[in-house]
Amino acid sequence: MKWFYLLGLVFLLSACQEEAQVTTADIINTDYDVIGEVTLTEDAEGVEVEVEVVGLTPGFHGIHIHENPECVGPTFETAGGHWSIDEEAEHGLMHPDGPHIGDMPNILVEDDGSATFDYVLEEATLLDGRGSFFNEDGGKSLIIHEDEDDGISQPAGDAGDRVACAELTQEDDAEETDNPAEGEEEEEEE
Ligand SMILES: [Cu+2]
Repeated sequence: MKWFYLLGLVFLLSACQEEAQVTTADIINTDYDVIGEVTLTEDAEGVEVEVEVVGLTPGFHGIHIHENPECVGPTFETAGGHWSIDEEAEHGLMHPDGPHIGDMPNILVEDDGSATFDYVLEEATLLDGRGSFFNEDGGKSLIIHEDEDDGISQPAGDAGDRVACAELTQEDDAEETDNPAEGEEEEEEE
């Protein structure tokens, strides 16, 4: 009987893996140096955003999901404004009419310039539907700002210039996946 349960567990784990949706992307600075990585993972609560980055100035920095998957330096204006799926929504986790779907708390950079960050975007998904990262233009971007997001000022929390950017697209998903089931599907398509 134990074997039966073990087999069941193995089946369950592989089923979970098939459903796992993960996207990773390099984070670049305004000189196009790769300074970190962002990982997006679909889970039961939404999309988990995990960031590891180095080479930033110590202290708090605004960090948001912006609407276009284009990181053209040195200003990263190509990333567009904040990703929002509600026209009425204002920016800021502390704004009474906020937040935008891609608003997140500040990232805290240590004295050595490194930072890790972990936050779940509850309205977002890597799958289809409202709140999909890949609905328009095939993706979004992650932007880290020079200054702290005050959580209420419009349009971007008075967080200053854009100092780092990552293009969040579905192509990364295909490249990075180690999911055997998805690999088979891709081979069939070719
Ligand atoms: Cu921003």
